[in-house]
Amino acid sequence: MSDWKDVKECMDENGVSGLAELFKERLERWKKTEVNIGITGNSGAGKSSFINAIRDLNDDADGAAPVDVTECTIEPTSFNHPKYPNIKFWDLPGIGTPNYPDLETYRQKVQLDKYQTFLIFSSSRFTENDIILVKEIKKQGKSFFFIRTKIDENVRAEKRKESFSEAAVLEKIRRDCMENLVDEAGKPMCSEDDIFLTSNHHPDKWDFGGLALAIRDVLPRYQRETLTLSLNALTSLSKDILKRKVEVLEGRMMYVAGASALAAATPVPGLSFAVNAGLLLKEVREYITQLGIPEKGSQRFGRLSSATQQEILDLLIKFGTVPGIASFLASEAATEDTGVLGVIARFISFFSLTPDDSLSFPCIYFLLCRSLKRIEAVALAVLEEAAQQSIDDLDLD
Ligand SMILES: Nc1nc2c(ncn2[C@@H]2O[C@H](COP(=O)(O)OP(=O)(O)O)[C@@H](O)[C@H]2O)c(=O)[nH]1
Ligand SMILES: [Mg+2]
Repeated sequence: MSDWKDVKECMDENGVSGLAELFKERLERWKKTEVNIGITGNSGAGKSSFINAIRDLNDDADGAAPVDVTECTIEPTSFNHPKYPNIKFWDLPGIGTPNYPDLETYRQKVQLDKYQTFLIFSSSRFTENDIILVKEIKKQGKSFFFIRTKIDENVRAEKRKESFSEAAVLEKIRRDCMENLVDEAGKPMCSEDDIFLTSNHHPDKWDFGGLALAIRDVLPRYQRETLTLSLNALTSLSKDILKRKVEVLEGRMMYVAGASALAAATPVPGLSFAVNAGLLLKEVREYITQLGIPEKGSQRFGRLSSATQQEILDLLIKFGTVPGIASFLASEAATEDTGVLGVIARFISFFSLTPDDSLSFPCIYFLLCRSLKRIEAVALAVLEEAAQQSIDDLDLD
């Protein structure tokens, strides 16, 4: 556990007081780490629409990338995530456009090393210039993905035929892409796993969610955490993303617990630490947002079954106030009575649970674990209902 090693080193160097700073820095890190994703492909391929879809923006929203602009991008233009401006999607010019006639000019003007990964878009065939660019990206040891957009149009067109099979349509498109993506010697430029069939208008279908995950998975660790936590829109669309989010949130727990415990620390081992209840509640609320629990009164909330709505209201009460969360902790700890739980149960009976309660690091850690588990269960229920509705709604006829 390199995280624990860092903590130990920091403690050896700066004592307990240095730890608070370290925890704070770790908790904020994902909002500060820059992620640069390069996006390229012919005009009309759906780059701008993708940049909006992945940021959960409508095409006419403030800060949206303008859609249906036919002029070629003159120079790299960044579109920041609306909530997390450190995540930047770059609309890159293509090779062969007037300002970038060839690879040499391209290499000089576009600093490829700045980007963590590249997405190459096409709504039909990939071009020779796409292949030239990928060769260069490969040479630099960077990752890339091919994205074939407007799959909804292909599926819709094929649906008119009697022998329609969606799987067969997708298979054919994937094969066409593979045949198209070869070098001069006919050698494939990528594997099938690097090709994603998407629709920007239906991000809940086909490979859109898988693409978001694949991008995430190729990023270096800190960028990976950052991107995962920024994928709010997709939480409602993919169990895999939900799972990855839970993992990242679990990874933060030691810092939250540490920072909370240290907030009014008594640096004597064995003595309880005062909880910074504000920090704790803030983190649990972050779980609710991150895992895509719909807000009360929102459209998404309104479409859920009354049982799930009730579950959400219950969560909001439990995790809305310090006494709420304290009684949740008490009831959870009462359910098991071994190991750390036993200790915690004793803590709970020892201290009266009010805003300035004293809870230890393991207790806070336990509370975070149980809260996340509870919220994840509700998020999954929401996800399943939303997925069912999305199948019912899909207007592809
Ligand atoms: N049906 C469909 N239309 C799309 C999709 N992606 C983009 N479009 C449309 O294609 C046109 C060009 O899209 P745009 O995002 O501006 O492409 P760009 O030039 O690569 O940035 C617009 O009219 C979009 O609404 C898609 O996945 N499905
Ligand atoms: Mg565009």
